[in-house]
Amino acid sequence: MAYTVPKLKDFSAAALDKAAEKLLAALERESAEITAEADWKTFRDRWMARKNGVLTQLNDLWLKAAPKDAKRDVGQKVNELKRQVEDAIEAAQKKSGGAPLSRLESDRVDISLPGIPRKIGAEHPVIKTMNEIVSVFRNLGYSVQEGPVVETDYYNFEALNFPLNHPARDTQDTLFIAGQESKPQSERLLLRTHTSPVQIRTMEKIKPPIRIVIPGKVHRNDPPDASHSPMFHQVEGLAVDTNITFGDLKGTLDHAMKALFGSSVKTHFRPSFFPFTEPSAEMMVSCFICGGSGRRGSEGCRPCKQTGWIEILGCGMVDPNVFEFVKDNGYDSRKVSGFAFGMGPDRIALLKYGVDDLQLFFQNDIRFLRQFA
Ligand code: 2NL
Repeated sequence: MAYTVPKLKDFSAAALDKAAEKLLAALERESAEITAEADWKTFRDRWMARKNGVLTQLNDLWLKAAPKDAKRDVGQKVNELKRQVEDAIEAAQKKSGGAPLSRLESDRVDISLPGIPRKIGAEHPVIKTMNEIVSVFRNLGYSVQEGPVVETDYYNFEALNFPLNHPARDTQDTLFIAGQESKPQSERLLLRTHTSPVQIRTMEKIKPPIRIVIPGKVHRNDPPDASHSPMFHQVEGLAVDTNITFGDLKGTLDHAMKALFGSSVKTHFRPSFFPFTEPSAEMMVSCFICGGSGRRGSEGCRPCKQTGWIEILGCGMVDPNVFEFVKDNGYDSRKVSGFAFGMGPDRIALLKYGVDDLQLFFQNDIRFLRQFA
């Protein structure tokens, strides 16, 4: 007796399974009877024909007739049966030796339907700030360099004149890659704590004169809070040539701050210390929130803590001990000199956009990020 798709009254999972079982038994019975190619064609048409084929009837009598709350389950079942029928027809076709079954018909898509619009993303506020900083220096003729985030002790510390016992090398501050104990100290791997290793790598590759900026991710062993994150960003710069002076450093950075924060900002340098520069300085810019007054109306200005100045970067003249590591590529400290600087785009973005919690930048909450698009 030839199988016909029954109308369903009961759309429960159990009733559905039972009806599906009957259909599959019929499918198996009919496909077993196929010997010649002509049999297969009849079989195919009976199950697959658009008009009154078994699959079409399944759609009409089961899926379309299903009550709303059963539609999902019935739909899944019908799709599963559809696949099984297609597989059985393909297998039967192989057995009967006919032409390959085209799936084009069943896989047909209507290309006249409207597409699914994809939302276009936007630059993350930190990356946007980083790109703005980089572009100021590109306009001055600096080129952009990048390098690995997993570094060796040599490039991250040794070649930057950090003594062996420097506290930054402590696991309290630096994130080390595990299982490096058998290697000599200078080859041990760590997550770079600044982008300076790229400056050393670049000086190994390119002879002076050079002007480079290095944007990138860095890591430190800091617990996250409103102003710290184990992952953050840095933009560093380096200029090496004959006769580079501290005056060049001041002029370049003063210009860069005016380009970034507006032509009315002032800069101020005060002495500091870094292992890789001598002399070293911290640069302050006059507060671009309160205009340097330290006050906002009747209240004190919070970003500059009422001082009228914001500490924005560290800088200095490259220490001759650093050049010593790359002297074979033309960095002879008796012939060339250079200045270098480093700043944190995360902190600059906080100030620029008036955000009070660094963690907001790294939680990827689309409602927060959307505001910067
Ligand atoms: C800061 C300070 C700084 C440098 C980075 C540098 C690199 C080489 C040689 C000399 Cl290869 N100096 N980089 C110099 C001074 C300061 O960063 O506070 N960054 C957020």
